[in-house]
Amino acid sequence: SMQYEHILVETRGRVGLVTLNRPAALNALNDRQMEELGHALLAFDGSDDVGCIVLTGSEKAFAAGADITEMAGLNYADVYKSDFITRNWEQIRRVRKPVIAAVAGYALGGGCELAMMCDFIIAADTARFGQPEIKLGIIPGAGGTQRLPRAISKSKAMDMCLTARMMDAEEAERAGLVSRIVPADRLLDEAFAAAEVIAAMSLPTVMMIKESVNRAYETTLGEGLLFERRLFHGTFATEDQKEGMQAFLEKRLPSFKGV
Ligand code: CO8
Repeated sequence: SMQYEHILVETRGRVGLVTLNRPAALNALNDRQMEELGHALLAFDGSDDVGCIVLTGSEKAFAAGADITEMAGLNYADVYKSDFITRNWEQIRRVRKPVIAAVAGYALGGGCELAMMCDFIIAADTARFGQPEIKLGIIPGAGGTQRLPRAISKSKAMDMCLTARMMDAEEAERAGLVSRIVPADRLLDEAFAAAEVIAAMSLPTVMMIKESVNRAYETTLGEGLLFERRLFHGTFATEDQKEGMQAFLEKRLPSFKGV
């Protein structure tokens, strides 16, 4: 186990919650914090008691980017040799259970990229997204030029990355970056409600859906459809498929066991 300095971790029912907790720096993400985040997410991923994960920040900032103080003094050899700082940032890609980003306030630079690494984003009406790296003389380094165009189109992604302007929650929803907008004071409740719905489903089925949707971004349509079909067939090997269909026929709620 690991002592966390910059994140808070708790579980409510079958939902795991990670809160980014460096409010004084608007959750500017440092290496240590990302190491903690990866550790906490993978611990939830490995726990039988957790079916879905929520990642959030503070009221004012989900995260205002990577920590500029930590980056300012680095040179090319430093960042190249350490592969700055993907080692810790990429832990989240290993998580096989769904991770919902609950975003209020600023999600900028690495903060926007971190939100996009999650499976979907629920935004408070106060959320503001942006890739302002260009103003610092750098480019996005954790997926901003790759996930953003896939999420909101080339034109909008170019606009965001080249002008460094911020997008409010309304524009982000219209563009497809976020799945829904909720009032700021309801953000965590709504994120938990969504997570609880997911956590009550069959866990292997939930994980297969995540894996299959993510496959769509890595492959051709034909290969993706084949991948989906094989997983679909696989669901018929689970007891949860029997239970889900039987419950429907008996007009009752299913009780999934994750097997
Ligand atoms: N890094 C370090 N400190 C920060 C950051 C940051 N990204 N953002 C805010 N802070 C600090 C401020 O320095 C300030 O500290 P202090 O009180 O000690 O002066 C404190 O947080 C509060 O911030 P402000 O006083 O600036 O608050 P405002 O409400 O006036 O402004 C803003 C809020 C607009 C969000 C402003 O803080 C801002 O512009 N922040 C920087 C945003 C930014 O440029 N983000 C991109 C960073 S670069 C990046 O993320 C690259 C990611 C690459 C990932 C690679 C992984 C492999």
